[in-house]
Amino acid sequence: MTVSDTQKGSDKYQLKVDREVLLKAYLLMCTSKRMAELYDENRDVCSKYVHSTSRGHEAIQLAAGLQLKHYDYASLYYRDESMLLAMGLEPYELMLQLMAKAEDPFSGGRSYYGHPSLKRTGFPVIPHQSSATGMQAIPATGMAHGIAYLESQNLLKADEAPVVLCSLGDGSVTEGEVAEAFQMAVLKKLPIIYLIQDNDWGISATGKEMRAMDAYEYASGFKGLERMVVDGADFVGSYLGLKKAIEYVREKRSPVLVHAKCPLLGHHTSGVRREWYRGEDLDEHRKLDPVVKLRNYLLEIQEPEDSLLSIEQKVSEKVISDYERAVQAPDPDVTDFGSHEFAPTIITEEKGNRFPANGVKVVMVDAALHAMDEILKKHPEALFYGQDVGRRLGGVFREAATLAQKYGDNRVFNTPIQEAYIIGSTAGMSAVGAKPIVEIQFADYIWPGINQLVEELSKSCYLSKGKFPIQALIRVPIGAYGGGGPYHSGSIESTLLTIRGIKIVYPSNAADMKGLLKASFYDPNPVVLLEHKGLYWSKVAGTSEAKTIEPDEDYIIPLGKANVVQKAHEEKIERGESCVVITYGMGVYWAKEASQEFAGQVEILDLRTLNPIDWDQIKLSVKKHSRAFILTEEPLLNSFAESLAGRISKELFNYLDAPVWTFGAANLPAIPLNVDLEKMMLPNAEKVKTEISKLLGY
Ligand SMILES: Cc1ncc(C[n+]2csc(CCOP(=O)(O)OP(=O)(O)O)c2C)c(N)n1
Repeated sequence: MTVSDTQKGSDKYQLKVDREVLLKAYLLMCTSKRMAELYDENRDVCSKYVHSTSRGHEAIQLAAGLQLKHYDYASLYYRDESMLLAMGLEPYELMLQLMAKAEDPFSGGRSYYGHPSLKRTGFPVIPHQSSATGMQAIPATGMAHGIAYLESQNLLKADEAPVVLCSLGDGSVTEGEVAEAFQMAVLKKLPIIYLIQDNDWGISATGKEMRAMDAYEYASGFKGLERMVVDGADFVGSYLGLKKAIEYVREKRSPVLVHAKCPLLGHHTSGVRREWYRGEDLDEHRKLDPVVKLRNYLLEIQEPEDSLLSIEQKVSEKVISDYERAVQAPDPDVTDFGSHEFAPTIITEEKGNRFPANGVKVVMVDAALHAMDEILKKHPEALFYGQDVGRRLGGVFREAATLAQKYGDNRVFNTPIQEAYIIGSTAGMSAVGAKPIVEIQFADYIWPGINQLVEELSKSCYLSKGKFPIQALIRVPIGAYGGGGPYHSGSIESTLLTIRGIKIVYPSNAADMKGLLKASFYDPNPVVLLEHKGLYWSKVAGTSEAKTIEPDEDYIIPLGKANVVQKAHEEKIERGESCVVITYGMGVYWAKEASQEFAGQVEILDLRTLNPIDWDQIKLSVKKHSRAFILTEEPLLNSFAESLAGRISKELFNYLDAPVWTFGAANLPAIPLNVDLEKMMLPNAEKVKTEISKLLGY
């Protein structure tokens, strides 16, 4: 795309942008300028919580905000207050967020200024995004990906062609995850505009220090990413440039990057003030003030100065009166601080037939495959993607075999090796109404995706006060299976369990896999489904019972319900000669085998879901036996198992006849490759037997 026809060019009689739009932009520009000034004048009130303003970036932001349609989507960054004004938010509403008031329309006082989450009739949808620079690029691209997917299935209104606007500061474009987003946008030809606002600053680091090329040059490496440069300080140029970019994406369904140079006239944030680090460049930037530029332009096109003065006067009064109202507005109800950790699920009871007559036994991996097949058959909005799950292989464990053949390459497909994209894109998919199921090939490789899981997925429901729960089912093969070595055998549940706002499910047999995979899919929240590779085919000795009769299609198990898979005998319990082993995954089979030595003395509680945990059942079991043993495949030190043991000790101390026993893998960084070394590292039935005998003999 050339730049020439996006630049200012008008005469008195043939304006390239309607006068009405120009005047509206001027009013909004003056509004945001006045807001920034007022925040500085009232620092004691307004800087209680950190905020950034759009001073210097107004032109490009207004140009973008004024041209999005109500059916479009936007993913903004913390400096985009002018864009929000252009979309129709009132200064009063933004000030409520500035002061973290109850009626802050985005988060009810939970998140910072300029961190919108908006689902309001007549406005573009703006899902929650974190404060982490650049990280919204992946969820935003996920939205475009979701839109493209729904369009491919004819699931969107035919007369709308929604686009996604992803707004980024130039400093954030050097984040690695932005490259994953760009890669996917061009690979899949997604309808997204990346708007890069380049003020040549990070916080105090300059462009020269932070990058060898600007975002426009960088984008040239992504074949198929159309590029434009606009003068971000010039409203007319910005407006025409974005008009062209939006039209291009709307028609071609293909991505564009718009690079907009803007001055930075305000502080980096209220907490990092310009006088601390800006030098002469500030005067240079001031010469580019977009407000002055638009005012001069309006005068040039014969707009009477009186009309501009009257706008300025009106704006000033409005901003001050909105401010006074906002100061008086109530603070949040503190008793509500805990609401919206999760969106409510409709799956609350076990339903369907777990043991259908004529049922056939299946291995766990096939139970998962059949559950996926049934979901994809029933829900056209559901899609499944990850590394190697597509047509050719159907997953490295053949866990997706035949699905691409049945449902097409748009619905079941391979991704690049991009764990951040695989996880983070689900936030965007979910926001546009698609139902993503994704796979991380091995738990050992989830780490590049953890950032997205923590920053974007886990906090969205809570920080948007329930407006944007993220429906995402993330399948993760996990665990050791004999000789898999240090990077294909690891367990990671303790790390995941430190993240609030996500659910963690861990089935130990085929029937549970089917019922829990279904419940995980129907849950409106992010669910990580941990699937033990050693149980997939029951090949590991002692795990034949992981193969079960396949439940029927309607069978479903609510998350958060443990299962007593082995009972102790009443007389042993009465005599105080019993214990409960609380475990999950492979631990169930170690406990089963080990307990053969202690006939009738060992109850085994399979947790099945680790978060939310079935505390009621744990209490019942611990009270019944007064001896509890938490068994895990993970290294024990600082693990989930130790945490649960601590909770039991604290809350059920009076019922215990022995310390809460714990056992797991050795406290080492990795599972060694050689099978004899691996055996030393991990628990097994023999070792568990020794531990049970110690506990029973205590
Ligand atoms: C992942 C992450 N690292 C660091 C920060 C702290 N931080 C906040 S803003 C910022 C600079 C961002 O610069 P740029 O993207 O160019 O946006 P600008 O503020 O210049 O508009 C940094 C480093 C952060 N928010 N997120």
